Amino acid sequence: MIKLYDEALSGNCHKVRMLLSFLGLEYESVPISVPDLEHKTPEYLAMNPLGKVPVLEDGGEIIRDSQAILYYLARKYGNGEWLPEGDAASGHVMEWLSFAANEMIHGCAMARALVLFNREGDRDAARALAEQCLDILNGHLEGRDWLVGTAPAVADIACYVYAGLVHQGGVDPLTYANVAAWLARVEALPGYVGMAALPAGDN
Ligand SMILES: N[C@@H](CCC(=O)N[C@@H](CS)C(=O)NCC(=O)O)C(=O)O
Repeated sequence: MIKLYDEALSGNCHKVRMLLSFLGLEYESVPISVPDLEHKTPEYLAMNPLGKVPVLEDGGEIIRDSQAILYYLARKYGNGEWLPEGDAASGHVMEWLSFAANEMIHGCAMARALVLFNREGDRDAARALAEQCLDILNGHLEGRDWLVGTAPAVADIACYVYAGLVHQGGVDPLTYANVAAWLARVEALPGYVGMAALPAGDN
């Protein structure tokens, strides 16, 4: 059975929970408490030397990093969905996975973490970058339903979570009309699951 080393409040873990649910895959969630430093034990570091969640275990294969896990699961179990075909579409998916792992983490996720977990850091700088990320998403989504092509893809999941959670950091994504419509579109997909501070979904 697939195992997800999982922290309930982690948006990066939530990206993986969402795709597992969209794909209808059964899995075991292994809770890893970040506050209790369970991601820094020798056993955990043997799986992920970076000491971060999520990690996915599937048939003896260990994959770390939410973007990498999304790509792996979509390739292995997606039946042609979630990863659009073609050279250009693949390149665009990678653009958004990289955006999710870089700008959105330093902007949207950081703005949230500074407030929610009372971390030290520059809240104004994180919010400014979060607003820039939402602006970029909003512009790109003008006239489009999904980030790449005409169907939802791993790019949408990777960017959705911290765009949806950034209100916890004091930036309201719903003031960006195209982003608001896209968030609602993701939340209406069959199999959508929420987490604390994201809509609950059906499951
Ligand atoms: N690029 C990684 C980042 C993972 C990451 O930063 N996870 C956070 C939780 S959302 C974590 O483990 N933080 C604890 C720490 O860095 O000590 C991914 O997308 O999975």
